[in-house]
Amino acid sequence: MVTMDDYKDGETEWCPGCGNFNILEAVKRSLVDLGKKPHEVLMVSGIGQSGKLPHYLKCNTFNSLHGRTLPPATGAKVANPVLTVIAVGGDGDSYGEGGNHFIHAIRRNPDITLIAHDNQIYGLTKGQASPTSELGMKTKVQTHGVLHTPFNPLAVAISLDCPFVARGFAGDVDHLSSLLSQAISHKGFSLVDVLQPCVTFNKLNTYKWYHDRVYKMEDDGHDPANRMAAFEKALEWGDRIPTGVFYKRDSEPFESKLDVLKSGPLIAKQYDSAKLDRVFENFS
Ligand SMILES: Cc1ncc(C[n+]2csc(CCOP(=O)(O)OP(=O)(O)O)c2C)c(N)n1
Ligand code: SF4
Repeated sequence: MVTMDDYKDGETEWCPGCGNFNILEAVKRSLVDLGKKPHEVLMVSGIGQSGKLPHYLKCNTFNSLHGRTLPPATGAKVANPVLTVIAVGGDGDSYGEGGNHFIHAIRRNPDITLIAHDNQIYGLTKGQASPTSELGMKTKVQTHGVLHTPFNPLAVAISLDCPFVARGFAGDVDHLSSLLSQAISHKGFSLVDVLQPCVTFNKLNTYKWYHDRVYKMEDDGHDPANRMAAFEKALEWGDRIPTGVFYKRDSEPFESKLDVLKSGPLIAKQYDSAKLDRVFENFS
């Protein structure tokens, strides 16, 4: 039986009270609930406070470049489709530096889960505005307030027909871990955007600010099979902020469409080193 201790690792470097702690707890809980053994899981991250999450979990990890989380995660899933592949990144990592990969990974639809720690700020580099920062939010750099329209990851994902689109809140670990379990189990690309207070640099979107606003869509009878209703929910942001599963549909993941994998995973294949040498010679 898998237990929380199987995933236990050392000390973290996050600030006390950071929302990332609860995301880490929720990830562990969902992996334990799903009965995933650490060697069956690969966590891929980029750069950022969020990108450190895999460092604090005892499982396979791959630390990529800033914004480059999804390409290696996709590659790993293709090479070994039995792996449970989870990508984590911040809102900067996932929607800013990695914005192009976000769009095209959804279109490609590998069976991976992206957990986006959405603290609406660049945490690691000490508090610049991110793609999801609110209009007018003042930061140390945007001293007169943010001038750009915030990126809406859920609306973009739904418009691209992403097979699983959800939003969780780091202040509600039970709900978040249930969303993560559903996302990890769902076939195809799954997005879980997580509202994550950054207690050090984001003085606007605090725990209290969220507690006053978030509600669970399942309590309001939202039907995640209804794409247009999901889109409307994705546009709701203000006095009320919806959490839960916005949209889900069945899909055929990218890797199951690849003929080359019909005879088994890439990692199980023998390769001809002489052929490989010839490829390298062509480029030398
Ligand atoms: C290509 C590139 N651009 C910029 C940086 C500098 N950089 C490192 S982390 C970071 C912001 C991280 O913010 P986010 O992804 O939102 O994660 P958080 O730290 O808030 O969890 C930036 C701009 C970098 N390492 N690489
Ligand atoms: S700076 Fe913000 S995101 Fe980074 S560890 Fe501290 S509270 Fe968390």
